[in-house]
Amino acid sequence: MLILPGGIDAHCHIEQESSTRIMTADDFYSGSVSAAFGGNTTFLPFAAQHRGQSLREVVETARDRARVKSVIDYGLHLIISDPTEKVLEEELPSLIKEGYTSFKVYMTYEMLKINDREILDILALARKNGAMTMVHAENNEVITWITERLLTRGYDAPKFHAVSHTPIAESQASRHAIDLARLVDAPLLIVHVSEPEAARAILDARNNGLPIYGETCPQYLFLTAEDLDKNGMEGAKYCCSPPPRDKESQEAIWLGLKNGTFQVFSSDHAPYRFDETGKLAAGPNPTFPQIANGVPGIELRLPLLFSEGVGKGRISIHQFVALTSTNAARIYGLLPRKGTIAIGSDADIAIWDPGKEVTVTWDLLHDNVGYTPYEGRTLTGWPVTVLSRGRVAVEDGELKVKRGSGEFLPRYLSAAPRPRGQLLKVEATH
Ligand code: DUC
Ligand code: ZN
Ligand code: ZN
Repeated sequence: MLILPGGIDAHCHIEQESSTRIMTADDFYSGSVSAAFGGNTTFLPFAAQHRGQSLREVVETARDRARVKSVIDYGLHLIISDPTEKVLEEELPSLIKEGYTSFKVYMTYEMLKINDREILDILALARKNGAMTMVHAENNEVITWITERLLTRGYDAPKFHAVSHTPIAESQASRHAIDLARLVDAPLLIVHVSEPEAARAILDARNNGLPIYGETCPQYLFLTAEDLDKNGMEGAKYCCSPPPRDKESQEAIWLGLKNGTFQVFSSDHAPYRFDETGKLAAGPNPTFPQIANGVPGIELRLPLLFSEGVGKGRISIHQFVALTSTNAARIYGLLPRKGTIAIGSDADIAIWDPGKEVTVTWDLLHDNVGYTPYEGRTLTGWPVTVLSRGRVAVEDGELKVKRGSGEFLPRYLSAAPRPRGQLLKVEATH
């Protein structure tokens, strides 16, 4: 057996309404149970502000939901879609002091995106107060321009989601976001990177000593745009943003996990059922822009990376632990309590059977989604026992902890100037 720090899923959407007000299939109970069975002891879902909402109220709602349901410890990132004066001058600074030290901003999605001035305001505020800005980097104008042209020609099937969310929209927006962060010397983490040019931009920025961080997710290693072209509406299950790309992109993302481009490997679990509550909310035959974006992955994130990364010799076990736990703890202000096995740290431990073979079927999982994009894959290596703060949380395929027994984790980051130019130069090679 391998005794590893419990996983930290640093990006997941749990009991969250999308911008089109579709509720995720997992609440804080099913989401946290599924996370625990997948070897995680901490997760960081979002408290999402929709326009017109008070950030404070959004946080209280998420806290109330999590408090009575989560079986593992949790922090909350914020999503900021309406950075009013009140948000910037009152709500955010006080929430940062209370331990909500990371927030995601969007450059796309009509109802979530904010403009450059607003992004700069948030980056500058994060720098001053000790917080991390995360960015969903895709160029909205490019995506909507392509989408309109596709729809007027009748190309509305799920596979065209991947065409409209072109890699160029992602790489252009990633470079642009890095420049905005450079301008105000603020740290920035680019989430769910799917393609080589955005990865290269992150690596270049890091090699130049900038505090730029990168995250990627299982869907960019194990799925491709061809999955969106499955029979009928089946492809809707794979519609997420950015979309899965191609084999070459998968290789570039693997390389980025190896060479230090990416610090964090998260699930971006965004669970929508394949019915009228989720993917088919707009009817049985939605056009691609009407399909709720997101794929599930909270329970399989670690087994997928362990089996195909560590097991196939692509990354070391040390890289696995750093990418799935320790780095997220460091970047998001959870270290040394979480992300490591050490005296004084919480006893958050996953015991892995590295030889255990599991053929994935959705029935084995504990989420509420009804399908998994990874159905039928045989994985080697499984987290068989999970301890959370010393309590046995999962053992012999059974949950041993109670609903609501997870604790809220306030997180604190230093606002002090960072040392510059001390990063090791890493060359991307193929
Ligand atoms: N894209 C996002 O930005 N968030 C949730 C899921 C997705 O596909
Ligand atoms: Zn996103
Ligand atoms: Zn997301």
